[in-house]
This record gives sequence, C-alpha cells and structure tokens, in this order.
Amino acid sequence: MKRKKRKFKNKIFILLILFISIIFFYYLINYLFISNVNVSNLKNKGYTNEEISLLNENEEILKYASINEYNEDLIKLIKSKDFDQTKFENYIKYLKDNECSVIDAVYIVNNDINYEYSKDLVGIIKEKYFIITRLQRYMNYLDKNNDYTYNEVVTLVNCNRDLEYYVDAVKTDISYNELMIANKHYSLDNNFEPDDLVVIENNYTKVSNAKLSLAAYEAFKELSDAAKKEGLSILAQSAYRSYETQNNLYNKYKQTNGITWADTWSARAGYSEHQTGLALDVLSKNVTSLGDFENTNEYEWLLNNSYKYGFILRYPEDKTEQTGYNFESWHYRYVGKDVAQIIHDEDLSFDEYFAYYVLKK
Ligand code: DAL
Ligand code: ZN
Repeated sequence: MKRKKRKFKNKIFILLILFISIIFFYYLINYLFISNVNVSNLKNKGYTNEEISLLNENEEILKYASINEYNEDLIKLIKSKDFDQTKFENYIKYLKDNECSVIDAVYIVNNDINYEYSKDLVGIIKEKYFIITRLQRYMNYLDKNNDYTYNEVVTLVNCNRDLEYYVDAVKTDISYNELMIANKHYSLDNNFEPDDLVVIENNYTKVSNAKLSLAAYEAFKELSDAAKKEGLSILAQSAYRSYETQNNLYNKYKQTNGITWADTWSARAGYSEHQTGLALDVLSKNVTSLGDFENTNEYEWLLNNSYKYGFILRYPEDKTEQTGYNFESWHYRYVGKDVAQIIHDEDLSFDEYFAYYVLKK
C-alpha cells in the first residue's frame, strides 16, 4: 500500500518536471530564434550591438527598426533625455513631416504642439510665458512684426496687443474678484459697482468721500501706516469712480487735449480700473500734482514696498506697450499680497499676469 502511494507521488513529480521543462524550452527557443533573427536583421541594417540592445527595450521601437532602413535619428531619439516611449509614434511622425532636429521634435511633441516646424516656432514655445492656446496668434503677430524678439511677441500677445483696443474688447469676468481686469480689452458693465465700497477715513485721503472696496481699503491703510512710520505720507487722491464719473473725466480730457492724449492718460468709461474699486491714485501731503509724484520719496518707497501690502504699480514706465497707458507713478492696483509678490518678483504687468496666471488661455 505504502509503495503504491510512493510510486504515484514519483509519477506526479516527473510529470511536473516535464511540464516545466517543456514551457522553459518553448520560451527559450522562441526567444533565441526571434532575437537572433532580429539581431542579424538589425546588424545587417547597420546597427551596433549597443544600439540593438537599446532598441530591444521596447517592442514597438524594435518592430519599427526591423522594418525600416537604418535611421540615425531613431537612436538619437531613444537616447534623448526627455524621450517618452508612449509618444514614440508622434515623434516619428513629426520627424517624418518636418525637417528638424531630434531634440526639437522631442520638445515640440512633449509639449503637445501640433504645428509646422520652424526656428521661430521653437523660439516662441520656449518662452517662459508661452500659452499654448495663443500659438497661432503669436505666429501671426511675429509675421507682422518680424523685428520683435520672441519675448516681445509672447508678452504683447499675452497683453492682447494683436487685438484692437475697444473694438475687440470683451466683458470682464467679475467673478475673479480682486483679480478682475479692466483695460482696453476688458470692459465693465455701465452699472457695475462693487458691493463692498467703503468711504476712506479722512487721515488716509486728500479728498472727501473717496471710496475703495473693503479688502483694498484695509490693505491701503496698512500701507499708508507703514509709510507714515518712515516719515512719509501716502494719501488717496482718487479711488473708486463710477461709470458716469469716468465718462465725465474722459470727455473733459478729450475736449481739452484731443482723443490721442485722452486715450493714453485716461480710460474710456467702462474700461477703467477705478470702476472696480480696487485701484487708486495717490499723492503725498505736500504734493498737489500727480505729475510731480514720481520725484517724491513716497514714490520711491512705493516702488520698493507696495507689493508687501498687496498693491502694484499698474502703469510702469517700461511697460506702456503692454498696459496701453503712459507711465503713471501715482496709480496703484490692489491684487492681494501673494499675487503682488509674484508680479513684483517676475517683473510682470498685471495684463500679462492675468493672461498667464489667471486666464491661462
Ligand atoms: N488713468 C487710468 C488709466 C484710468 O483712467 O483708469
Ligand atoms: Zn488712476
């Protein structure tokens, strides 16, 4: 009885070994046969052993190499630092359709760019503030302004300078709250009025009944107090302006100085940041003219410190092309501390900040 059982056990064991061996040899023969065919095929095409082992890492690539002629770019491609195996087919197609280097093709495909190759394309897409949905606009703008640098093209298109002031303007999205934009491309409804306007206390303003949105006002008081501690006086001169007030102001400028002058110094009604309740013009105690403000210690202090309180100089001297307005040393815009810090550190106009960081398209 015992012997019978042992015999049975041995049989099972032998069968198992046999089964495992069959499977092992099946795969071994298969592997040796297939890879030998491939290796000699690839060797005949001109690939080195090192290259073949690289190709061998991915079935799709191996297959491609074995049915096509020797391709130096293929090796460059799989060796490149940012090569992504899942995009293999796209690289190959881009390289086939465009005369460009492997490095450029990898960069273009990795960034999901589907656009005919040119040196300009690479220049544009490598710009820090490049926004993919604006690619065609950048290329068109560059076409019309081929003396501009790629940086200028991206910056100006981000500020919508390829569009026509007022004509192509759209309604601004007020749900961005303290990041809502008002400029020659984004307008406010005639009846838009912030619902949290507060009257500025007398010791923070040179004019009575000046108003700001609550958060902007709190931040302005903090700013003004900090300046005061350093012996400086920063006071509101003009803050919130309704559509009607702005309309009267603009029309007065237009009548007195003509439309070109008016449009570079004043917003048309509906396009003014003053209507948002988030902007204000400032002066110091002893200065009565806006034009003189840039020569004051207060202006100097604001240049270095306003961002710490959430304010930015809205129309800087070196960004008039972006903002569409002349340099205004007196006009500050509340955006909150975090955003003001970025705008300060990256030296952006609010217009470009808005396109790249808020709208993202
Ligand atoms: N001065 C600025 C541009 C305004 O009128 O809103
Ligand atoms: Zn202003």
